[in-house]
Amino acid sequence: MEDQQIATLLTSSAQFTPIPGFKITYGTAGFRANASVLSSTVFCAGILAALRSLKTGKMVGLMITASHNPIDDNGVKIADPSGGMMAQTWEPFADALVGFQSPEELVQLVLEFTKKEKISFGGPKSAVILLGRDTRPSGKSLLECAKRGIASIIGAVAINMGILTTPQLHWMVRCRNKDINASEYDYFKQLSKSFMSLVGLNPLKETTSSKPNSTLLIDAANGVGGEKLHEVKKSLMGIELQVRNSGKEGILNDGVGADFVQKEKVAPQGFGPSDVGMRCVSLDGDADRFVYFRVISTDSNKIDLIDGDKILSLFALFIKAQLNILQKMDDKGAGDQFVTRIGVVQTAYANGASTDYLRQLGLEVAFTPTGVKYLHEKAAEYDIGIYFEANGHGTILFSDTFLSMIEARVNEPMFSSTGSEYERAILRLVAVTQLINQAVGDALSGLLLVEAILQYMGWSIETWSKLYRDLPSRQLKIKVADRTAVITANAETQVVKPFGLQKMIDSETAKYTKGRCFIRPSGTEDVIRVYAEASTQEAVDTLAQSVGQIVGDILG
Ligand code: NG1
Ligand code: ZN
Repeated sequence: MEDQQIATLLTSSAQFTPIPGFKITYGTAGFRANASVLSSTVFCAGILAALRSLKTGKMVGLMITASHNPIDDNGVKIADPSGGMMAQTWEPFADALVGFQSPEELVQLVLEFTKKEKISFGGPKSAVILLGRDTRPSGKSLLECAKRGIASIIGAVAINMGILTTPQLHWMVRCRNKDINASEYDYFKQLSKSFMSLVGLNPLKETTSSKPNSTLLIDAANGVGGEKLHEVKKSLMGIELQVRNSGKEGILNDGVGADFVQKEKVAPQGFGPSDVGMRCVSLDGDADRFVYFRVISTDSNKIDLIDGDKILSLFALFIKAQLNILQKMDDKGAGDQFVTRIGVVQTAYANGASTDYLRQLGLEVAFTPTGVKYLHEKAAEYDIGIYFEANGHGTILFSDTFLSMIEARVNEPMFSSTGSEYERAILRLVAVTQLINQAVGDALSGLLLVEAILQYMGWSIETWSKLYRDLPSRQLKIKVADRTAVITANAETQVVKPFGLQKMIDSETAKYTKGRCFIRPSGTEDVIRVYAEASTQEAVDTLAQSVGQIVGDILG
């Protein structure tokens, strides 16, 4: 068997010539680069996915996307059987594999690794990989490269799920491994059913004046979210989704989308002064993140940004409110105490004001490096773990213990689904566990949860925005010769190398009231990112500029 496997790998890899000098690593969210140089990388990702499926004995996913990157880029990432990101322990092998210089070297790498991981070929179980891609024009041909990589592991089967959002693919992998129906139709059905049930459980007290506007304007980044939202819309009531930038005319992520809106803090194309007073949301190109905003000026594109930190805060408030209702009843002796450890997880990009606010709510706040693979892992340590990056990527995770606890309550003989506020609080939590994507951040399910909660609270976007006041912040991207020259520590807040650079950043930052500043190499773009916070916008702009200048001078 091994001989046959070696021969297949030699033949298939001979068709993919590595580009001399081209180096790529798995990064924050998979491999990403200009699409024209990615064929052999995606071919290797196909092999990697097949091996991962063999190792775990379960189905895995392979998604072709470069999320918020420009349209000429593309990328590939692997979803593990749980629906989460590929185990980080496999990243060094992934990096080595994509760097193969000859078919013989590739075979050598695969043989050594499979031996170490005790993966055998031709066993009773074959590898199964679900494939998805976003709307990038390069996606189709790169998908073929992935298929060829998968086909070079004997017995491996690829199932093409077509054009999907990244979270849809992750969700499908998760459900299929639990033997739950996982077609796209099932995904849409679950979203609309849980949303309608959540909204149906809202207190019936609202007067028309406190009811938030039922129209939501959506910037779909000219990406895959646009067409999917048209499907979601069909089965929703009580909310009107108006989709703009759905990809028919504009360019993907070009002056549109969550990344643009969050970093530039201006309205995306297609939105402007005529939208003052409206609740707006922006998705990124593969619809795994979202930020809200409102246009605040009738003569400019200025916006009030409601970012991932504020989405996290809204979710945390809502969940806490439901748990408080349960707690009150438990205190009266209604049942066993609900023991629930809630934690929120952020990164250094979280606005300092949001962290203060969350701590004032009495919540435990943990920090991890950038990248949902880190946040997700940390959030999974709690009964209810809520994680969000400031850029709008996040979700809520519920532990199995918590899920069994609420299920047990619903199954109590006296439980009535139309009953007390206590019972409604339980049913709201059940609906949230079904609405929110447990595999990965998902803009479609996330925005529906925001909408349901705003209706529950009877809040306008303005009221939500006023939960706390963001500290002025600024982000810059600096092009340098070699971004890997920067090494960081302490959840990316301190530069360790080049030596001396951190001291310069510190002395610059110390000049500003409430100053905070850090730099790190991006894991998805060829830049160094600078993040700064201070008490005024003018101050923070100057701080970011001067640190950017230092970075440019040192790393040129
Ligand atoms: P990099 O390029 O490593 O900063 C960006 C985002 C991450 C994450 C990934 C994946 C910022 C500052 N960074 O990573 O949060 O979302 O892309 O798409 O927004
Ligand atoms: Zn994305």
